[in-house]
Amino acid sequence: MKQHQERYTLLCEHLTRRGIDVDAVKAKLKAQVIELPSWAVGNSGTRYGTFVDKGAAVTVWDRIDDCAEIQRCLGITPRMATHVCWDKTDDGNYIPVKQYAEEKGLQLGTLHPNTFSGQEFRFGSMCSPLEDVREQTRAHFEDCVRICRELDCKTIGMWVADGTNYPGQDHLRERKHRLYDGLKYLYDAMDEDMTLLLEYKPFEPFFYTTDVSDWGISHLMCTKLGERAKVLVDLGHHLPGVNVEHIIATLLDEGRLGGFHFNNHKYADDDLILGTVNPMEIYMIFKEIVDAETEGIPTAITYMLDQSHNIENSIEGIIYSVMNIQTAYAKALIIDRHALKESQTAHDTIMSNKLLMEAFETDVQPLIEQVRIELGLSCINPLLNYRSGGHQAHIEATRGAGALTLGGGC
Ligand code: PSV
Ligand code: MN
Repeated sequence: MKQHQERYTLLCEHLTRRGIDVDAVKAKLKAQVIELPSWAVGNSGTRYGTFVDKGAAVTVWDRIDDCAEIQRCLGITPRMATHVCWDKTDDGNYIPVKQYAEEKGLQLGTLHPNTFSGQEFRFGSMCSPLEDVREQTRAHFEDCVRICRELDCKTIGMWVADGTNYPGQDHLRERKHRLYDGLKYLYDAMDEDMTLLLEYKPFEPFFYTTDVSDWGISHLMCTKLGERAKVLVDLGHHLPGVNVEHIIATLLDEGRLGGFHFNNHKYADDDLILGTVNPMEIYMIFKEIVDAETEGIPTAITYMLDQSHNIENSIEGIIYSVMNIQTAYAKALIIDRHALKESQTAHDTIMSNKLLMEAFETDVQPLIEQVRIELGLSCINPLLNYRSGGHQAHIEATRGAGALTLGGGC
């Protein structure tokens, strides 16, 4: 603890010298909320197989327990995002799920419909050429809105997995009209205080065309739908080389950035731990968000993780990801924006970049540790907190091994 105090005092002195209001930065870090993906605490994997972790969550109740444990270690993850297909209850009643989450100190976050797991979706869901499939999709949307009401959830995260595999397979403009009709049905079914987040992805499960393949199509649909529709950016849903922070800046400026699915990728939708492969990207994304907030641009962003922990322990992978988010956000908050503005105005390219890198290279851990102390956490290191807390031993002793979570139909 003494070591922490010394490091924290030194960092405060350094930041204050650079004109940074440390209390304001701490307040931002304390107010940050990251939604936990229920589906990531269980065993997931790749299409080639799943390595089974002893004690991994199987039921929605297990997932709530695991997310509550993650929140105990981190203090900024009080909400669990759900996926209707994977979090379903035996009787379709979700009020007990909400009650159990509340008992554990959690709220339910963004609800994700599932229009990709069933056999009926071979040719897509709302974009399918088959009217009966589109009808089933609409019925699913109505059910999702009902579940949202039962869970007291105000956000729907829609990933449209539809697309085609071959040139000539379907009429592309007709698919665009079906897409809009399907989304409009969902949007209109939602309550006035609910927000629709529309996620895009360039390919997979279809490989020739994807109906919502990029932020442009998502943005177009959201604009046509109305104010309560916003773009959801999953970091893994970009082709290599795409500049995601530029997309973020554009969406922020248009008032259409609704939320994130955080993860890290090298090639495609790799779903790796955030901040491992490319820490600079997440830093630059937060830089854009902090810039917008500082400049008075209204933001209402839902932050979620969407990852698949294949070889690492899922709970530890999630905790580590959130720690990396905090690091990136803290660094973005301590950029000397005044000096940066001056060097940009002077067209001093080198100094402008250097100023960005100075914040990126600053060790912000003492600041984040201080935030954890002030949040009342029992340990300043969330990973050590988890490893010494006994939850892993408990779930290994009490849950059966081998049951898989994802895949299959609803
Ligand atoms: C699709 O790859 C996706 O990113 C969507 O958000 C799904 O809901 C999620 O992954 C499933 O993990
Ligand atoms: Mn996603």
